[in-house]
Amino acid sequence: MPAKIPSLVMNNSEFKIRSTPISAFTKEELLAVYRNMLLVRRLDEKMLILLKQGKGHFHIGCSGHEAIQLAAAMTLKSKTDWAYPYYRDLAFSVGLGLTSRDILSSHLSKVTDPSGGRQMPSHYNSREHKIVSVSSAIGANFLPGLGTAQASQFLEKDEVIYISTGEGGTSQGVFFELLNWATRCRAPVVIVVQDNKYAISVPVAEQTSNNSISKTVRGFENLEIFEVDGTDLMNSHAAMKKAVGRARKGEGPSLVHAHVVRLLPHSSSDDQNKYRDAGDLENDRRHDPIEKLKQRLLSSDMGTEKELDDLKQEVFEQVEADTAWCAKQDDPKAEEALLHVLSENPPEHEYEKGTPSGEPVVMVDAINHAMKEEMERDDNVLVFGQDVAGGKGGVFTATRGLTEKFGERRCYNSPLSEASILGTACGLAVRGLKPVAEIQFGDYIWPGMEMIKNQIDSLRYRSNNHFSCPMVIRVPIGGYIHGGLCHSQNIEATFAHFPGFRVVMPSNASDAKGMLKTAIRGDDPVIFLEHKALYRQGFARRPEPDSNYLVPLDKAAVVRKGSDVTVVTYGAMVQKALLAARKFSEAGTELEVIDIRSMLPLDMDTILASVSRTNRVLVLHEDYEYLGMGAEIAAQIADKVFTALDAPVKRVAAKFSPIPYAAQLEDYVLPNDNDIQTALEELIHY
Ligand SMILES: Cc1ncc(C[n+]2csc(CCOP(=O)(O)OP(=O)(O)O)c2C)c(N)n1
Repeated sequence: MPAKIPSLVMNNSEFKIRSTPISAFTKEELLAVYRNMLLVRRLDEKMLILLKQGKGHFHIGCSGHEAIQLAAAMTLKSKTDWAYPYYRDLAFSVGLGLTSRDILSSHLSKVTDPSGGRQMPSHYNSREHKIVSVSSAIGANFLPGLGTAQASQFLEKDEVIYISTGEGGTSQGVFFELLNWATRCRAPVVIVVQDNKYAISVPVAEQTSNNSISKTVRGFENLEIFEVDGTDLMNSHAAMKKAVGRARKGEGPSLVHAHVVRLLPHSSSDDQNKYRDAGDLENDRRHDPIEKLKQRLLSSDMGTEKELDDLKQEVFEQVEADTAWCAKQDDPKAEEALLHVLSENPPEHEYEKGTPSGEPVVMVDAINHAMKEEMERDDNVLVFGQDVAGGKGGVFTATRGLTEKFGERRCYNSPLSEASILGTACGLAVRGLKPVAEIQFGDYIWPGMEMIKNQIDSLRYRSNNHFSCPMVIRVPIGGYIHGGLCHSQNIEATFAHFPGFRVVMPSNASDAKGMLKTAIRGDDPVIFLEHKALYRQGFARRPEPDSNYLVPLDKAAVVRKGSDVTVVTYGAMVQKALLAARKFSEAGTELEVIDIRSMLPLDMDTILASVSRTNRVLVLHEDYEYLGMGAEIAAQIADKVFTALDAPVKRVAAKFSPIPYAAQLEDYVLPNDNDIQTALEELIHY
């Protein structure tokens, strides 16, 4: 049974909030808002025309949403408050200060587009106006918005954070995560749900429990809910004013549930006649926010027909002139397409200064000391995750003592949600703090994947270097601990496939300390993989480096010199390679062992130089052989030094199955000493 199409009740008496009286505004203020409404409506029309002319490729409009969006812009402080809008927030963005040239440049993908032609149109972005670059992924703005709000609280700044979505977006789990943590910490956020009753073609009745998100979330303590006619400027303004006021006073988050209409199809790729009937569309048109405001202006003597018509003409001419201006702007340069994947700032550090000579330390303690020293050095370093705070100090004790030393403001527990950890880390970093977030096990990073893949990874790139979110994501990974399917996973090859990150894995305590400190001081998001089996291993123990010892995140280490075979490896496999090297040395074959340390970027120069000398190479890792790091390394070796090879590149890595629990099964799936011995013999005797 298809769900009943909801009736679009837009009777002001249904909305409990008293509208702001028109007398609260000056004529100039109201005409400026009315002009902005006309401007964005004309921009919607013009962009659709440009699209039909083959000059643009995509459009998603705000027609019908103008009143709530401009009310939001009116009540926030442009350039002070922060905005995490969604793609339909054209009027909001213009209300905060984006120009029609910005919008049209984006539509035509010109170099003057705030994203430099990297983003689809309607993905608003402005450092100046603190509009944090929109990701296309629905809901990806929720938790970063919360993170920025937490940063404002931490820094004791008077800032309000706007987070918006359509009603369909509230079905994302992260919406409830946002409410959970925002209400718990009384974050200064205003969440605006622009409910146009459709998510593309899916009506709200098929989408949302109770047919209403504001009814559904009534149980959240500290959450004030305002349900408003989002097509009415005065009604919307009243709600936004209260919501923003609450946030400013530290009273906590508000949800503004704004009932709006969608006067255009979902996007230029959609035909709404396929799923909406004529009556439904006609009903929406009766609630056109521009018409509503026009009638209010006329009936209150805030403008004459002529004045309002003149504004329409003025706006029309402005859009024509701005389109002509945009058409003359340069296209983005192809050779700049690879800029801003990572930071281009030159590293300021001097690396591997001196030789570590402190007391021997195990890897998990070296990691703990790195965080402690960096928290001492920089008050903006925050450590958080599940169970990291207080007496527990993390399930592996990596964060032991940090809450005691730095307080709960700087080392705190997150809710049990990886998306919340990663999403808030992003927002904290946007606001200039340095999050060091712990994911308890690599096996449980997956609920946070959207934050990693469609938010953190590309923020610098898609904002054209206007925003970035340098952070460290510490993740214990790996097997050989009888952890079974969900406490043994190796995840590096997956993440090394994501432009926008550094992915590293130390194999010993001194590297771990030096690399973690570099990661914390750096400008990029770093996925810092820690092999659990190495945490307390004697063989990974090293003399502790001092507090200024930094290890680069893009350089492999030759951990054993040899002339006959190169073994390229990392993580827990380094020790296995060294044991094999000792054994083969006794028989007269010298292995060179390279610990790549960084999977992204990969130091191929060190690998290629070694293979060019030894002419034989084994790539050894614990992650799957299939599409693992070895596949990439082998391909590059074949491509670049093929003629130097005396044997095919050999790989030893995990078999392609989940990691089983029983010792015999785990030993069979993960690389073992026999596998390594056999492969080396084959390589040597090829
Ligand atoms: C995570 C995710 N899933 C699916 C999509 C594809 N998509 C784009 S817009 C949209 C509908 C959103 O509807 P709603 O949240 O109600 O906002 P509206 O467009 O109606 O303003 C969908 C499904 C997406 N962008 N992101």
